[in-house]
Amino acid sequence: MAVASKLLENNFRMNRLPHIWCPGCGHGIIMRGIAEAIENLGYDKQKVCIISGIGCSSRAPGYMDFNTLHTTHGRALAFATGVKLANPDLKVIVVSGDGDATAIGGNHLIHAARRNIDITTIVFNNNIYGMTGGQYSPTTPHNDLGTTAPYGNVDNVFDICRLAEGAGATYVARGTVYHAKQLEKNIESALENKGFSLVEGVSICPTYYGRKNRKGDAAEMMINLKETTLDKKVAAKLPAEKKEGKLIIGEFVNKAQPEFCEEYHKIVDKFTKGD
Ligand SMILES: Cc1ncc(C[n+]2csc(CCOP(=O)(O)OP(=O)(O)O)c2C)c(N)n1
Ligand code: SF4
Repeated sequence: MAVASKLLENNFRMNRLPHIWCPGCGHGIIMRGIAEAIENLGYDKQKVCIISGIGCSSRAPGYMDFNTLHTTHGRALAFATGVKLANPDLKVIVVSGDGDATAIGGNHLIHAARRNIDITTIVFNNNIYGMTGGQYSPTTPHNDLGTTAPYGNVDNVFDICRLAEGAGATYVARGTVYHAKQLEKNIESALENKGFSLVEGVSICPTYYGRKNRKGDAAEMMINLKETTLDKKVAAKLPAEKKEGKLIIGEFVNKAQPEFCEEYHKIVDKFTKGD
């Protein structure tokens, strides 16, 4: 693990700090995990490109000292697809909120996964639209409150990992900001996968989701994450009743399959080089 100040100096735009996330927000922990993973893997920072849409989560590329793009809400994966196809040597990372990735950007997500394009998407899932004031999102639990669900959310939730897996992602994992070290390892594995990778980082938004749903302060929300999650390997050994209501964390998919840019460039080469 890198010493914090070195990690900051090597990976962050110091003139943009301190960040403006609310006290107790979980998003900084995921951002740190991304920086740690890049550092551990020893990537050349000139070859890393971090792309976001809009949202609290999407502030991360503003703070991170890499090639970065802050794009339009829900469209980060469309921009990232263009970047990756134009320069397949780049390590392309998308940071996205649950709303950004699965509501307005849901269509881009399923097709990026289906294509198995070599992009790593980190979804900061705080179960709410944080930046715009706590509207419910596709991951707000059924019956929970949001600004746009003042009497309880009647929608059912998306399981982001199952959605990505079903659409064809070749690496899928879920971690939480409480289990920060494990989340960092998942991000590392995702970055090393050649193909579409998604890591769901379950985050906390004490300001909106927590306050509206009486989840307590940031520390209580962190303890709640500890108590309501189960590691996949531990869960495998438990009877069904002990798993009820628990969120399973860990690695769900890690498989090799042809990658979109390579397949695409094979066709380009066939007609331009006559191979
Ligand atoms: C086309 C468009 N629609 C809506 C918005 C308003 N908007 C900005 S951020 C956001 C939601 C962000 O929520 P989420 O993606 O879950 O990220 P968080 O802020 O919770 O990290 C919305 C609706 C926008 N900027 N552009
Ligand atoms: S509104 Fe929520 S997600 Fe946004 S910075 Fe504040 S705590 Fe974090």
